Amino acid sequence: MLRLWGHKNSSNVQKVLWALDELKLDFERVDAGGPFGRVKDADYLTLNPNGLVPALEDGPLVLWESHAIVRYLFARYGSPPLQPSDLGERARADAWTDWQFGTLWPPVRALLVQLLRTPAERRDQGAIEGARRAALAALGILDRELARHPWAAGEYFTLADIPLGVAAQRWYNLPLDRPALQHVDAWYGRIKRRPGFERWVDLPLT
Ligand SMILES: N[C@@H](CCC(=O)N[C@@H](CS)C(=O)NCC(=O)O)C(=O)O
Repeated sequence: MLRLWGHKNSSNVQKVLWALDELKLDFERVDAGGPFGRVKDADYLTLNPNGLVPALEDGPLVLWESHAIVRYLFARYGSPPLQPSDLGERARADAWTDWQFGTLWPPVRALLVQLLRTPAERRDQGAIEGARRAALAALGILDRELARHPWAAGEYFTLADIPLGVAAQRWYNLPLDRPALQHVDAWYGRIKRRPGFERWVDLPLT
């Protein structure tokens, strides 16, 4: 039985929950991190030495880093078209998965911290505007890609759409001035219809 460690409000745990749902895998989940603590306990640190969630146990195999976990699950349990058999297509999905962490997520996370977790009187308007513009610039790149095909890596939903969808859910639910992005908006409409997204990701922001 797969065992996932991590609380349901964590963006990185949500990626794994959504992946498990797409792959129709049975699993048990143990609350950890955030209000549940325990991530700095010695026994948890043997699962994830960073003291962060998520961590995944698959029998004797223990994994951490959400994107590595999602990649493992798709490689181990996925089949085409969810997990493309063509290595070039898989690499394209990997590229967008890495791009989420390196390019899209930092400004979206900065917006979350400012707009949701910082009292109004202490918010840095310059930082908010800078992050909004950086997120928009990144989403512009994604928009041009999505003009060519319906999902991030091509014609089919793949693991790449999971981290991107988690970041997009934050973007679309933050109180922000959001100019229309024709192709990203249409893709997000498709994302919203994935049952795994609805079940695990499309929750009130915390
Ligand atoms: N790069 C790591 C980041 C993990 C991470 O930052 N997790 C956050 C939650 S999203 C965490 O554990 N924070 C401490 C806590 O929740 O107690 C991953 O993708 O797994």
